[in-house]
Amino acid sequence: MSMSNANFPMDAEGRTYHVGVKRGELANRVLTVGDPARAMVLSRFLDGVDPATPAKTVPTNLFSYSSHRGFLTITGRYKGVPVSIVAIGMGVSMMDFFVRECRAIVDGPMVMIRLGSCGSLSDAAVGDICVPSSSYLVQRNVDYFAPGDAVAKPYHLSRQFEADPEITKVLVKNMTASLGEGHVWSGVNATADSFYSSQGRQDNNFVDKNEDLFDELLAHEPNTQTLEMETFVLYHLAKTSTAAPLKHSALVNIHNNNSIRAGGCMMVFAQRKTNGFITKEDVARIEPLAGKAVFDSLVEVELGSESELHSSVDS
Ligand code: R1P
Ligand code: URA
Repeated sequence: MSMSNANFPMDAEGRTYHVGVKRGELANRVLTVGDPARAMVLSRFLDGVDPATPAKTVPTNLFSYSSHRGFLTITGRYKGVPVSIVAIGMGVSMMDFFVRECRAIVDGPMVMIRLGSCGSLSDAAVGDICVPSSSYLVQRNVDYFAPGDAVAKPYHLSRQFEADPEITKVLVKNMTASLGEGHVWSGVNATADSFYSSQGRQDNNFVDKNEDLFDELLAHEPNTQTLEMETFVLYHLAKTSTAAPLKHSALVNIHNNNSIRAGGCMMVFAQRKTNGFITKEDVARIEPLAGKAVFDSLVEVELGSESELHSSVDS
């Protein structure tokens, strides 16, 4: 595969370097997940898919592309509206590749919603769904562990970035319709740069200094409910996305003029207060219920028109 343009590499066909998508292959409305198997399960909801399609395969009537870096893109329609599903793997870098490379090859406004899994720090139980209205980042402060005088704290907790409020509202409504009252929670998410140290897991093989991390998270934001590994980057990049790529210098307030609207929801796989973990059977039951609610939300929210975005930049 040969690439050109070291600043934003693309191959001769116009495929991006990591996600591997090119113009025309991705819808403006995207559901993103971590696990490719989850993407395949959810692709069963797309129009025209044969219900007898074997598990862990992509329905043959849908467009799909598996990149050499592990991203899986599936594009079709839901209730007649073009949508894509992109499985990205895990971690903040993968979310960064996904948002930037998908934004680069799609024209006009985009809506991106993540359906992930998480640990719960609140009373949200295994199998419940959380729809965080904002997220902050938890980063291991490597300087703290360096030789010499200790600096500040072992973990850095960022300020919060918000999800699109309309998407959050629509997600809560559709998740409640799908899963039932009492199983859908609102709150704040913390995205961590490790499944282990910066999520407060104890590991005697390493010095992690994270025994008090949960207390610190709750002091930072009393409404902290979930811990996972990507959502902050999605919310942050949506809020810093620009409406008119060629006119950066004209932007006055990036937070009022974004080309990406983002939302997120997550299934509780780990209950960190009681130490419970979800069963395979419960994942198989909840994933489709949550997935359908995300598709319903993805097609319900307004995309907004490109001309609206551009005119607000120009004025
Ligand atoms: C860790 O097990 C992974 O699960 C969560 C975390 O964010 C991390 O990616 O989400 P996904 O189930 O979407 O991968
Ligand atoms: N994903 C995470 O990142 N953390 C958990 O505890 C469970 C799922």
